[in-house]
Amino acid sequence: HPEQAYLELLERVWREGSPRRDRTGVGTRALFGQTLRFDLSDGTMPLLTTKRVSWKTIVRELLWFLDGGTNIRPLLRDKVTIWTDWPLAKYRSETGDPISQKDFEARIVADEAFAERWGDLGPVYGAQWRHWPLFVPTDVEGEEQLYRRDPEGIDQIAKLIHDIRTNPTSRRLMFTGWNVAELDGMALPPCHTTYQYFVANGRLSGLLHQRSCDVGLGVPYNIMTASLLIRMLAQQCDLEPGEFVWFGGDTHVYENHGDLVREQLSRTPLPWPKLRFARKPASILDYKFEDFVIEDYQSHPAIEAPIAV
Ligand code: UFP
Repeated sequence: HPEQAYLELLERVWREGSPRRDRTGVGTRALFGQTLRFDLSDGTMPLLTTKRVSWKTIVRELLWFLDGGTNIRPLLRDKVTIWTDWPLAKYRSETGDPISQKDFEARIVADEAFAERWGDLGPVYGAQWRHWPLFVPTDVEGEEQLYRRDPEGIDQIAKLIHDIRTNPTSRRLMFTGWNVAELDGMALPPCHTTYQYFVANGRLSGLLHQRSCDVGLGVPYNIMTASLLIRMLAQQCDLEPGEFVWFGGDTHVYENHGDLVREQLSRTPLPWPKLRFARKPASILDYKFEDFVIEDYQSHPAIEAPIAV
């Protein structure tokens, strides 16, 4: 079963990873440079079955990235709370208000000005994918050249689709969230960092370089996001899906995820579900949640584990 590759990674990192202190203070065990490969050509998706993974959240988050979103408000309207931790921690520490997560989220949804002030994550994925900052010259006078920031910036996704369609053997079919100049302004520098694509025999394959990988909690989401994107890009470019290759840099399991590891490794994978699109949207920006039909997703129950912020 293809899920075995994930389970073996989880086990290997837990058993062999070198213990390290990490930014969050929790501590991890880590291996460097790990690979997973999944065949998407039969329509199946790497949606884990040894625990329930909330694919609806993953789809909504991906649509938010593609929409250029950087504020948690639209996510919270859809009841997606995976990005709340960072703005909430910032709000609490800057105001001293010990507000509960529930109340904070309710206020972001109800109060637009509050959401603008406290709900933004900085120039994270959506900003870089769709509006990478671009500075264009204004006046050229003598040696002085003045620049203004183009409000739209560079749309890496539109460029990628154009390039896949017009130059499928290009070796430059890439986009990245790793904007060095803007990392300091981001709530979290991109974890799923750089995406690359490859077309052969009418099939689109994709590779994700993920710099930092929480194998227990993050990776199940990240492999699904990247696979969804391959499927969407393939549909838009009239190609069939090929393979998804995942490459993990610092690949770690948190020290407090031992129960998760033991529980999940005791379970037997079930057949993977398939993804079908309800229609072909006019462009990559026109996908709606309802367009994603996940067929036959059976899984073992969810496993709760603490997230390190
Ligand atoms: N992390 C993931 N995937 C994600 C995401 C975060 O695995 O999509 F947003 C984990 C990796 C790491 C932490 O444990 O979150 C980010 O911390 P750092 O920036 O120090 O690598």
